[in-house]
Amino acid sequence: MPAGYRKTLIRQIGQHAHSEIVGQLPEGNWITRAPTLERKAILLAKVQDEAGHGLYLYCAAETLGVSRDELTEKLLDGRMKYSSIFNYPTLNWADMGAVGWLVDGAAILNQVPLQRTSFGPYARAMVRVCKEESFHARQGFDVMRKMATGTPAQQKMAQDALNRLWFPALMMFGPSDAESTHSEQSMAWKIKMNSNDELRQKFVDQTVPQIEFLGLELPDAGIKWNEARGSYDYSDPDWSKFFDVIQGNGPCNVDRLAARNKAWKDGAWVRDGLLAHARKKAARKHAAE
Ligand code: FAQ
Repeated sequence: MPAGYRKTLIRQIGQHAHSEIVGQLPEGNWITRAPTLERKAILLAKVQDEAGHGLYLYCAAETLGVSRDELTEKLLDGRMKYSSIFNYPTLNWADMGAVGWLVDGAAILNQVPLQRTSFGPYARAMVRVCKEESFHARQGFDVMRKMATGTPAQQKMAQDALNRLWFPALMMFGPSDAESTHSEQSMAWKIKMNSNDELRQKFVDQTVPQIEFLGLELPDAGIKWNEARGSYDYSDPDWSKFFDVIQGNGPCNVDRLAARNKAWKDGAWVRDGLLAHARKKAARKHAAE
């Protein structure tokens, strides 16, 4: 395996894994405040799924010779990135709808083609991840539908969530193709199957009719159907804000990393206990042989 191919895969799979793990935080925040027992059970299951996705991805990265602990340490000290989207706060219950609908919706568009990526362990992890993500997106749309057809106050919350999360969701696909440093090589290696702008356009084309179905206002005055292209025109996100967020200056970057560092530190006794148990078991087995 060429060293560059391995390095690029470790970077992308590792960052993807970190995104799943950090991505639990904005939703985990709402588990205790979900409006009904059913919504709570659904949200809890979704957040657990994200943890599972992180684990499949760390396992896929391990097959490339990098341990989960090494990747985790790089996340915790800021040497590795995670998706920009998880550096925004989730302020009200409608945000749980918007996260499922827009964030998982964007994640699916990006991940479905990755089921055919050239590295088998990554492609196979994506098969199950995509199945689970489509349940997540549907539950998000269902929350959004309820809010958008609810009381005037609920409709306002739904619109506010859409307005705040629209451009951050567009940024999930990465910088414009002109500014994407890795796309050309990663597409040649089939680590990436589509360019960032291609997937972003697909997301806009898929989501605008859903916004209209919900009866919400479009979050961007630049959205217009372009007959000649057979696609929607839309405004570019403010890319200076995107680069600021991925450099650590988003609204929640400090909190997210602090939460992950605390969880790692607080969980040390569990890891130590499990290792001690495994060592004892191995020693007992060795003595019996
Ligand atoms: N955030 O040259 P490119 C989810 C960085 S999973 C932060 O275009 P590339 C599920 C990029 O790393 C979401 N950084 O990069 C869920 C590079 O910097 P570097 C995660 C970003 O890799 C839902 C630089 O910018 N999904 O949401 C971002 O070819 C709900 C130049 O960019 C994946 O990771 C960004 N958005 O393309 C969980 C999918 N975009 O590394 C919980 C797999 C770019 O040189 C709750 N990954 N950068 O320092 C990919 O498809 C690609 O890595 C892209 C970026 C498309 C994200």
